[in-house]
Parts: sequence; structure tokens; C-alpha cells
Amino acid sequence: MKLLTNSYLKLALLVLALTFAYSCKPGKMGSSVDADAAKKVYVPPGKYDEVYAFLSGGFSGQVSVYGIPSGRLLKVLPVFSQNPENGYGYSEETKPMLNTSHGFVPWDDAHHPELSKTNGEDDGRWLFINANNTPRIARINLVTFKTEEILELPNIGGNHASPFCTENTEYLVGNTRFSEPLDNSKKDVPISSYKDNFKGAVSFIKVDKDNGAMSLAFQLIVPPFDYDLAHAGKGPSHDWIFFTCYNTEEAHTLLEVNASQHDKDFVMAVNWKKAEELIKEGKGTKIPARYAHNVYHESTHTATSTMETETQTLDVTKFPGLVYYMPCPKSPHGIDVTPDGEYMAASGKLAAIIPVFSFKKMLNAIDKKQYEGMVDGDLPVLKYEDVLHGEVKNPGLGPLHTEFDGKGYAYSTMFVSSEVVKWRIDNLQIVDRIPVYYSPGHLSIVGGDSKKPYGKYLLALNKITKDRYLPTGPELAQACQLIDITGNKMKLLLDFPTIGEPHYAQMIPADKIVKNQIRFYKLEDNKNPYVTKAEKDAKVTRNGNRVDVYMTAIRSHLTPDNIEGIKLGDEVYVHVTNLEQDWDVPHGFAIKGNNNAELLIMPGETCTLKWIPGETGIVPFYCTDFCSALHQEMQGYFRVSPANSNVPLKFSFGENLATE
Ligand code: RUQ
Ligand code: CUA
Repeated sequence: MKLLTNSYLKLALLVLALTFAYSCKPGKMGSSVDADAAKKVYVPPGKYDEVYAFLSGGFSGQVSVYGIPSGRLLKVLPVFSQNPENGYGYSEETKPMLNTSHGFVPWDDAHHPELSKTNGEDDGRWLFINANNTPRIARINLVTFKTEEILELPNIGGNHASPFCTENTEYLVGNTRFSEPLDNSKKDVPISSYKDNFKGAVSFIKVDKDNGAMSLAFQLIVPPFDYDLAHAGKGPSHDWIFFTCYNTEEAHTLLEVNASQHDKDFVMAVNWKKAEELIKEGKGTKIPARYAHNVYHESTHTATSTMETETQTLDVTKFPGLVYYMPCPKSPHGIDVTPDGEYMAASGKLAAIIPVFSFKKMLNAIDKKQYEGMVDGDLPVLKYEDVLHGEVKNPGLGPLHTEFDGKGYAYSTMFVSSEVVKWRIDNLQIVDRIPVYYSPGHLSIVGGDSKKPYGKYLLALNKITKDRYLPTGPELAQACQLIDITGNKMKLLLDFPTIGEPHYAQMIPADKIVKNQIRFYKLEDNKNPYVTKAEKDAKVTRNGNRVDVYMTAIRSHLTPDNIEGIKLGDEVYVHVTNLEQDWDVPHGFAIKGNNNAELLIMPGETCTLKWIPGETGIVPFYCTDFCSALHQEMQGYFRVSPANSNVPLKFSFGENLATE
């Protein structure tokens, strides 16, 4: 029997591989666009786009912001990766953002942007995103487009099922992809003891309603499966959140084969309201844990990093009613909840159908206590037929993700057969399909995971582009395809390449964001301890071998612009305050030979660049952002003298220093 399953499986994998190779074969696969496609994506010069698209950068660790329908790149927001372009992760103020329990981690793999929600609708306040590799969740403030907070998650490996939020952003979740021994247990164990020593942990991160501040509220300890993706319920299913999991075989080697044995894996349904109550009743177990909590403070323009030391856990096997498993065909990936909160579509990567579960039926099955069996002895597995709304038949090959248009239709990506398929939620009939080039992972509809989709546009996020663009060496761009979903038939409008690998995107009508934008930071509110609010207060101080330069920048000079008395062995901190109080006037700052990036200082902000001079001599510095007609004049010099020299510390602006 085992043999049979194995050879069947190998055959299935081979078929998949062949289909994949075929479907991705470059060639003029055609991509007919309507004559009016150009008009639909044309945004006249000087006009704004209708929609913001926030794309994850995948292995770039960043978020990129595009205008839709034009596909114009507006900005790259640094989140988990250092960004020399603006000094994020290089300036003294922002270095703490990338601190973790493992020390400074300047990169990550960011997958799923998630807009904050109020009453199940995108509210345009914050954008959250997960780091997979060194598990973290970040919060970007959509007033400033800055990363304001990064919270590390303990007890987790591969924070992939993250950071999906509940209906009112009460909680964000983070779930284990790579189960591990818990942080407070013996961790140096044989890998073959997986089934005994490894655990999954589902983190619930509380989000403050008013300021968005995140804190780790509790973690549910669950069986060591690979938890993949999640979505919270809404409306009737408000109290629940659903996770897909594969590797229910609990394999720890050659997962390609060993984790594809079971005919069905699971969707795990978690009653988060119940978990919240148990925690309120004091049922949680506090365990030691070490995880960094990094906050960027708007008033000081400075980040702090605090090491947290404890987390609260609930062992789900000890609390009946918290967790139920629903069988789901073949290594499910995405799980997506319809706008009315009634149905959950789960996409089995290796399945030839899309199962759609009914929330009502799930509750009924739980009431009747008719289980198919148990996981880990105590966790009920509901019967597939009891919880199924129905199956979408023959959707294509390799279903991954689904979103909704609010008009009764769902749209799913088919990774292997490279298409987007449109189907009706009520009768599960397929009504349209459109080829995409090639191999889409996620798709995104404006508001497509919310209670009230705005619809209109669908982005297919394609992993492979092959022949679509001018070649750029062995590495080709990944890409978006913009599809019009206003009519019965989907229509391709536009291709555009992306930054990094856009795993997922969230789109929101622009007016929800534009109205909250700030144009500059008020200088009078700047509480950075190293701020210089007027040129006359610029100065240079020495304390032992530490030199602090309090510098100002305004069109078109840096004050002071000549500094002498720096010595080899000094550590120099240049604190530059941008005195401008106007929109769109950043100044930059860079020092020749500095083993560091530049600074890009927003109006009213103070940023600090650290510099350890490596040799004696004259070292120029300058403004790097073309800020005015006299930008090229925005410069100055340091004079670096030997360690034992007696050149006094002096600085000036508009006069010659004469020190010898
Ligand atoms: S996952 S497709 Cu994070 Cu679907 Cu990328
Ligand atoms: Cu300031 Cu150029």
C-alpha cells in the first residue's frame, strides 16, 4: 500500500513538473489586449492614480508602493533591510529598528502586506508585514510611510502565516512554518526527534486601537505541522481565524515527498475570542522568552530597542474548543474568507479542485461532536463532507490564492497552469479564465480580502516573466499584470515589473491615504536630543574621543561647513537637522570614505551619521539630494589630524579657520 502511494505520488509530481515546464515555456504566447486598454491605464501627466498598491518585496525585505492603474513605482519603503538610499538601518536613529534577540539582522524575507481594518474594511491607517526568516512583524504608518515598529516573535521558525488581522485589527497573527523546540526547552536535540520535541506556536499580537502599538498577547502551542497561511473570519465568523497546514505527516526530511503522503492535510480553525477569554481568566502559562521590540518615536525621530523576557502560552490540547481541524486536500496553501464571512476557500497546491468550506456547517459539525478522529489525542478533526460547502471542479493546476470582488465572484490563481480563474461563490461554477505570464502566486483585488471590496482592478503577481521584458542577464524581473474585472470577462490591461519578489499586495483607494498625509515634520516639535533648531546653535563638542557635530541643513548650505581638530581614533557623530519647513525638501549628507551609507533628512527631522576617520587629511562632505539651484555648493570639509596633534577643535561658517 505504502509502495503504491509512493509511486502514485512520484507520478503525480512528475506530471506537475512536466506541466510546469510546458506552461512556462517562453515563446510568443500572445497576450491580446483590447484597443481601449491603453486608455484605461493612462494617467495624464500631473494627475494622481486612483489606487495605491503596496507590494511586498519578498527577499528584498522592503515594501514598494505603486500607483494603479498606471503601474508607476512611487516609492520603496525600507522595512527589514538596510536601505543605503535613505540611511534606514545605517543612521544611529534607525539602527535599533533592525535589532533582534540574535543581534543586528539587516535583511529579511517579507511576504504579506496587510492593511489595518475597521469593521472589516481597509481603513488606511497602517500597513503590517511579516519577516519570514528571523520572525518579526513590522508596522508602517501610512501618514508618514515610515516603518514605526518591529516586533520579533519568539518560539517560531519561518513566520509565514502572518501578519493577517482580525476584523477590527484586534490582533495580528504569526504562525510557525518551521516547527522547532520551544525557546525555553532543551533545544540541542536530534532532528530525528521532531515528533517529540518540536512544536508549532501561533502568536497573537495585540494592536492598540489609537496608536497601533503592537505587543505579543499570547501564543497557542500547536502540533508541529508546517502552518502556511491564514485569514481571519468576519461578520458571523468574527471570532475565528483559519490557518492552512501541510506536512501533517510531521516529516523532517525530504518534505517534497514525505510531506505529500496524506491525501488530505488540514485547515486549522482557531477560536481566538475563546483564547482571549482564557488569557483574561489567567489560564495562560508564562514562559521565559527573549524577543526584541523596536519602536521608532515620532517626536525624537529615534528608534529604541527593548528586549522582552516573557510570553504567555496556552497548550491547545488542554483547552477543548479552541482548535478544530478540517481535512483539506493535498498540501493547502492559501485560505481566503468571503466578504460575508460565510465561506473559506482553501487552495491545495497539489489538488485538482478548490474546496470551499462553510462556516455555518463548521459550527454545526462542532455542535454535533461528530469527529473523524483526533490530532495529538485531543484535537478534533471534523469530517470533510460535514464542513464542505462544495468543490470548484477543474479550476486548473496548482491553485494558490483567492480574492473576491464583492459581487459574488471569487478569483483564484493557478500557479502551474498560469491563469486566473473566476468562479461563483454560490454554485462554485467557473465563469471565466484568463492566462497570465507566468506562474502567479498571490493575486490582489482592491479591498479583495475585506468585507467591502472596491473591486475594479486585479493584480496577478507573477513569479516568472521569461520573455516578457528586455532580458537583464540570468536574473529577470518578476512582474505584475493588471486585469480589469469590471465586466463579465476579465481583461488584461498592463504588465509592469516589480522590485524583488512581490509575494502579495494590498490595494486601497487613494483618497483613504492621501487625506492623512503630512508634508513635513514641525521643527518646534522635534525632541531629538541632538537637534539644532537654528544655525546660530550649530556646534562641535568633544568628550574624550567622541566628537559630536550639531549641524543644520537649509538651502543651500550646511552649518558649520568647516571643521578642524578631529583626530585619528575619534568617533564622530554628525547630527544633521534639516531646518526646512516645506514639502518635498529633503537634504542628504555623506562623508568621503565613510564605511557607512548616506543620510536623507526630511524637513524638520534630525538624523545622525557615525564616522570613524581612517586617515589624516582633508575630508569633504556634501548634500546628496539635488535640493536647489545651488545644491552643488552645499558642501564642507573636515580636517583630520594625527592622534597626538594639538590642533584645537574649531568650526566655522562663512569665515576661514586659522589654527596654526
Ligand atoms: S505566499 S505566493 Cu508567502 Cu503564496 Cu508567496
Ligand atoms: Cu541640500 Cu542639496
